[in-house]
Amino acid sequence: MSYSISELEKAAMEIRKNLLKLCNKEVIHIGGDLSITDVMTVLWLYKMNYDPKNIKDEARDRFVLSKGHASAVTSFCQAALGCFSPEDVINEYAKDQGRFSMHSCNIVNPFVEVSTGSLGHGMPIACGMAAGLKLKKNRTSRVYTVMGDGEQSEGSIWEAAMNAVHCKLGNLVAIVDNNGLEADGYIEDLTGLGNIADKYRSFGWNVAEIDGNNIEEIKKTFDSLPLPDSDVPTCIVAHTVKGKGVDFMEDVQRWHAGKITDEQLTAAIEGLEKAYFARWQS
Ligand SMILES: Cc1ncc(C[n+]2csc(CCOP(=O)(O)OP(=O)(O)O)c2C)c(N)n1
Repeated sequence: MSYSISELEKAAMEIRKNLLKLCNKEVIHIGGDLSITDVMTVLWLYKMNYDPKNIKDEARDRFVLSKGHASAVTSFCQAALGCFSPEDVINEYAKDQGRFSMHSCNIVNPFVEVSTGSLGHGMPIACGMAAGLKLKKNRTSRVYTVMGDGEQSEGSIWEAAMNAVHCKLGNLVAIVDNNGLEADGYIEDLTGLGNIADKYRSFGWNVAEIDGNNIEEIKKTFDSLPLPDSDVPTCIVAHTVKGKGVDFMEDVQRWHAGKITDEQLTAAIEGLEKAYFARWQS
């Protein structure tokens, strides 16, 4: 669909508001949901070829949430696309055998391509899916996967990164949510990664480094992806802020996961609306 930048920013704000409403009811991985909200909004609402009414269409783009704990932001993006309503997500979240929970599960939710949650698995699965599409001579679909930067500590990520180049998976787009924090602290204090972009480049990937909280830049990056029938996989290193958009959560380890009070909810929503309206309704 065609969206203006202000419409996409508004959609991202609404998704953040829904995340906060859910976070007022349940413990969710709010920090890493908020950091990747802008990328996910542009991906789901603007970029991906995905029709909620035809979810088995062979021509669809595939999405694999490798950082599976960001299930809430994925569900709210899918809700914005019309797969279900945001209220469904909020009311059904964490219900026994329900569609929505801390990790995405394709047994209960048909809009989830692959169940994830254990870090390091989504990226290799995405590689396998991209290789499968090539074998089936599907030249138009892409496979998108979103990983965390903490998740890069899993060795399986780098096995997949080598394999993607070897198998010439130009239909694979791997996005790293480079917010600098994982559950236990700053990445560089735990298992330092150095320069993620250089690492992927050295493996032979096409790499874009962007401000992952800038909707215009994200849109431009998606617009200039190599064609899916090309030979080199693309890694987008999205520099983001964990907890983005909520002042008391930004870059604070404590908000990797948690629940907020009614007062925090009100303040956070006010902050989001103030920032959006200051930008677009002056
Ligand atoms: C194999 C595995 N080990 C540990 C965990 C627990 N865990 C959940 S989220 C997380 C931190 C992930 O950090 P990062 O990938 O940077 O995610 P983000 O900060 O974007 O939320 C950890 C260790 C897990 N889900 N899977």
